[in-house]
Amino acid sequence: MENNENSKDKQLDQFRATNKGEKMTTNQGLRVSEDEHSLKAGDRGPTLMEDFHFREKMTHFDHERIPERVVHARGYAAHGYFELYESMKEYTKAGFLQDPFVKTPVFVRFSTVAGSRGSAETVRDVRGFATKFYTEEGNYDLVGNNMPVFFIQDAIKFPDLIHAVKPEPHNEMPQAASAHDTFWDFVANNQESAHMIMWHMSDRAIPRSFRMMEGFGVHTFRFINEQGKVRFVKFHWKPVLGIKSLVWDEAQKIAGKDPDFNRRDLWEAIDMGDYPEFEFGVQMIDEEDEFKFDFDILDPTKVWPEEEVPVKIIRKMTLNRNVDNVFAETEQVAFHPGHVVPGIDFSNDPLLQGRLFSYTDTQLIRLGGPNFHELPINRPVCPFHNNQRDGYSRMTINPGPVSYHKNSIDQNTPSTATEEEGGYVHYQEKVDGRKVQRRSDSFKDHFSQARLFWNSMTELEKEHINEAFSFELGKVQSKDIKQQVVNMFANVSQQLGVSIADAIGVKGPKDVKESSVTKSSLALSQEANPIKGVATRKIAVLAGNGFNGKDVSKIMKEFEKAGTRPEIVSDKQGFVKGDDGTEMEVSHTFLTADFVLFDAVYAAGGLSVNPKVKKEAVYFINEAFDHFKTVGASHDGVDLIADLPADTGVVTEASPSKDFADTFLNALAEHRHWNRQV
Ligand code: HDE
Repeated sequence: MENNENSKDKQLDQFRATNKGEKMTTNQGLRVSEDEHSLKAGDRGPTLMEDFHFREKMTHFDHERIPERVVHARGYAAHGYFELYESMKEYTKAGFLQDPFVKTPVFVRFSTVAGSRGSAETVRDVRGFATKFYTEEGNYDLVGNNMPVFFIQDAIKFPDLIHAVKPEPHNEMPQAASAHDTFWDFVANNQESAHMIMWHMSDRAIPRSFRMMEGFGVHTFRFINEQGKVRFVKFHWKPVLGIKSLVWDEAQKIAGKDPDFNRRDLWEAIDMGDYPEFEFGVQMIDEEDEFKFDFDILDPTKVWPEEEVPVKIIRKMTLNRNVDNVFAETEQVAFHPGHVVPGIDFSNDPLLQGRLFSYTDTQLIRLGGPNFHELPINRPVCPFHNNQRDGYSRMTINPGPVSYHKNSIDQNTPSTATEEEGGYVHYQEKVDGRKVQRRSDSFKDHFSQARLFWNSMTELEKEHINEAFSFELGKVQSKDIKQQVVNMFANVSQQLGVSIADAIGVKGPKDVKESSVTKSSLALSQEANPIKGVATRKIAVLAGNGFNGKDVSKIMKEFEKAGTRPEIVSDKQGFVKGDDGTEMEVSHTFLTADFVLFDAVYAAGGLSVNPKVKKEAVYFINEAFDHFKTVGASHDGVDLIADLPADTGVVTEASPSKDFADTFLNALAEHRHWNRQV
C-alpha cells in the first residue's frame, strides 16, 4: 500500500455526507413532509405516539451527548502530515521513520487537563499534545503533554491526583483550576510532584497558542533497529514559532473575553494558510548506558538534560487542515500510548505501564463499546484483519463462518506474521525479580531536578513562578496546607520558600534541606531561548474616520507583508474613512474586541475627537502596555499614547518615517517588553 499525506483524507471522504440541496428524510430514508409541527389529534389536541418522525428526531437528540473525557475533556484538533529530514534506519525499524520521501498523515489533539468540555482554555494547566500517525504498519499514537515530566511516578496514584485537581466534590468548585485546597494538599503529601509543580507554576502552563508550545512524550520508550540494537528514547516536539506564553492577568481576562482563545487561534491559523509546524526530536541513550546518570531514566518526574543527552531533530510536522466536524473527529478520536509499531517499544516506567491499561478502558465507556476503532477518525489507513467480532455498533460485515484461530476452513487465516513480515514482537527484555509493591530507591530524589529547573530560569521566569505560587496558595483556605507547601518548596529553594511564605502570610520555612544542586540546563528556559518573529501575530489597529489614509495604508501593507494579522478596531462596525477617502473595513468594535486578544496595538488616528471613544481607545492601549505588549501610534493616534513612558516597545511617530512599520515589527518580535516589570 502506498501511504502519503492524503491517505487519511481520502479514507475519510468515504464517510463524508452532505445534506445541502437534498430532500429531508428519516434515518430510514423516508422523505419527510413536515418538520415543524408534530402529529396531533386536532389543531389544539394532544401529540400522537404514532408520529415516528417526531420520536426519531427527539430520541436522537436525547442521546447526542457522550461522557466527556475524564481528563483532557477540553480539546481541539487538526489534520496534517509528517515528513522526515533523514532516515532513522540506524536507530529504529519503524516503517514511517525510514524514508525521507514518505509523508505520513497525522491527526493532533491539543487539550487542557483539568477543565470540563466547556471550560475556558487559557487556565493554568498542563496542555495535552496527542498525535496519531496513520502509518502503513498501523496507527502509532504519541500521547504527550507540553511539559516533559509528570506529577506522580506510578499510575496507581493517577485517580488520586485527578480527584485532587478537579473541582472539589462537595461544592464542585473551582472549575479548570488548580488553585484550591485539595490540589495543594495532594502536592504537599506527594512530594514526587515537586519537579512538575515547578513547571506548572511556570509560564509553560499558560501558552499563548497551541502553535507556540513544546510537546513531550514524557516517558522513556525504546527504539529498536533491524539488527535488534536497543536504545532508550524520549520524544520532543519543538514549535517553529518558538515557545511563547501569556501573562497571568491576561490569561484570566481572556478566559472571560474569549474562552475559545486557543482553539480559535489554531482554527484561524490553519484557515488562513499559516500552517502550524513542529519539529520532532529524539533523545537517545544506549541500553548499556542505562545506569550512567544521576537519576533513574525510568522515572517520569525526571528530564534528560539536553546538555547531557542532545535532542536530535529528525522530522517536521505540519498541520494543514481543520476538521470537518468536531464531534465526529476531535471528540471521537481515541488515543492510546499502547498503539505502537515495530521498532518502537515501551520501558518499565510505572506510569507508562499503567497508562497502557487505562486508555482502552476509558474508550469503552466514552465511545460505548469495543468497536471504536471502526470510527472513521480512528481507522488505520492500512487494512486490519482479526477474529474480533460483534459488540455495540459493529460496522464491519465479516462474511463466512470463521471467527477463530486456528482454523482449517480458511486455511488458518487471518494468519500471524513473522517479525520479517512485519509482525510486532515485544522486546525480549530479561525480567527477574520479586513481586513487590514499593518504589525503587532510585526514584526517591524529588528535589534535585526541581532545583535544576529553578536554577535554569531567568530572573524574570523566577519572578513569574513566585507570583504563580502566591496566586495559587493565596486561594487555598487552609493555613496548614499553605505551610506544608512552603516547607516543601523551600527544599527546592530557600529563597522561593521565604518569598512565598511572605506573600501568603504563613511562617517562614522550617526544617529545610535545600537542594545542593548547582547545575542548570539552559534548554529548560523559554526566555533564554527566544525564537523571535512576528508571523501570525495579531495587531489591533485602532482607527476612526479621518485617519491619514496614505500613511496608514502603507503601514498596514508592511504589517501584512511581514505575515502579521492587522485588524481594525473602532467605535462602530462598517467602514472607517481616511482623510484621502481610503476606506478600511472595521473587524471589531471596542465592545466586541478586547486588548487581551491582540499581541500589539497600533493607534492609527481618527479616534481623538469624541471623548468617550478616546477614553475607550486609551484604556485599550494602556492595558496592552501593562501586559508588556508593543504599542505604537502615528498621526493624532499619538494623543492616545502620550502618557506612556518611553521604551523600546512604545513606538510613536506623529509623522511616521519610512522605518515606522519596521521599528514596530521589531518591537513586536520581542513578544513582550519585560523592562516594564517593576
Ligand atoms: Fe493521560 N489519560 N493518563 N496522560 N492523557 C487520558 O484517555 C492516564 C498521562 C494524555 O486528546 C484518558 O482517552 C493515566 C501522562 C493526553 O484524546 C485516560 C495516567 C501524559 C490525553 C488517561 C495518565 C498523558 C490523555 C482520558 C497516569 C503525557 C488526551 C481520555 C498513568 C505523557 C488525549 C482518554 C486526547 C487522556 C489516563 C498520565 C497525556 C483516562 C492513568 C503522563 C494528551 O485514559
